[in-house]
Amino acid sequence: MTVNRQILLAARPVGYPKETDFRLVETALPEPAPGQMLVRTLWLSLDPYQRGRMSAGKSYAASVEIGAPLIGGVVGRIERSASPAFKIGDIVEGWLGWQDYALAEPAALRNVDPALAPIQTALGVLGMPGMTAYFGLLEIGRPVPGDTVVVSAASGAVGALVGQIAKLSGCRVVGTAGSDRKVAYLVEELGFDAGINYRTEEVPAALRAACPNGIDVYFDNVGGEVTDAVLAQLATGARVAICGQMSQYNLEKPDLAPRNLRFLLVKQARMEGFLVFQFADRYPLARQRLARWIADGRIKYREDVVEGLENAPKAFIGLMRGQNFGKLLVRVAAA
Ligand code: NAP
Ligand code: FER
Repeated sequence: MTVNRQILLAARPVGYPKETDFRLVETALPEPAPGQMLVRTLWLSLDPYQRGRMSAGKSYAASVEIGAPLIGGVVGRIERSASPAFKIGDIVEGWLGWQDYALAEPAALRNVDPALAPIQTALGVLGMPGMTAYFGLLEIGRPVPGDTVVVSAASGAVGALVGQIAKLSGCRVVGTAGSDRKVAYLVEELGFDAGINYRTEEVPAALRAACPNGIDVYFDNVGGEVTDAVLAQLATGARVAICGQMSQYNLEKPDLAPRNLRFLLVKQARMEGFLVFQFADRYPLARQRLARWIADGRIKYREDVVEGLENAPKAFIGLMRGQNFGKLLVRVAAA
């Protein structure tokens, strides 16, 4: 192949992203300079944070320029190497973007061990979302046996793992999700104690029924009305981990809620936001532990695989609307 397909940011999305915000272009296959590697993309990760990078304005990282390739985590194979650090055929992970091939410096790549688990798990349960669930729950949520833990977007890449780690920690676990199929998966396959379809059920009443002693830990992936309802039912000394705010990412006008922070005061509760990267020095240990739990059958994970780089925009748009079921991945080329 001599062509590199790339997906560029064509326009900054207004509200929910649409297909015309993306553009597929064919460019020349880049040549590695001394010290660089050429990496063939095998798997591309689609993640909610990418929506933020499509908007103007700096947050924890700079936004993508109009006309530039979108950023994203990739598992790929070394095709050409001008560095002793990696050899041809090695499987690597890095932030290489929405494209067939990428040039990378050795420091931007991490070796993926194909013997540990299927290589694409380096983007999911053993990758950034897995680290988010592990550290966000254990370090920010700090569950203890007997606690009631609620997690939102519970069938997703992060949420499904949060719930299972909370079960392994001896907790009662309740998840919210956007369809009956997702809720059934939580309870029947992942061992959650209860699941709530926030689109069809009355969330405050459903939470009261599922959490009779109040909520000790809330792992928040969504914000909005689900979070309003949870905060009103916190137990004394509760911990609220702010991981994500899916309900807010595509709003044209910011939502001013929550206004019910009074409940934190009454319940002497703590709310704390986190970025997974703050735990980067401890990823290797967490990855080993999670890999062992997977091998032992104590943790399950679900992938939602879309075929072909050209389908990444449509799949990303679906992610913003809850159309994914599990960790959303694009298979760009066969391994
Ligand atoms: P995911 O849960 O696999 O996919 C996103 C899910 O969000 C959708 O499937 C959908 O599930 C839900 N959703 C979409 N729109 C919603 C809305 N309006 N209201 C409520 N829920 C909505 O994605 P993920 O990668 O695991 O990420 C989950 C959360 O973790 C996101 O908020 C993300 O930003 C956050 N995150 C944070 C960090 C960090 O460092 N803090 C790192 C990674 C991820 P339903 O069908 O169930 O609604
Ligand atoms: C995410 C959502 C938001 C995430 C990071 C952010 C790493 C950061 C947002 C910001 O800086 O505004 O899922 O994952």
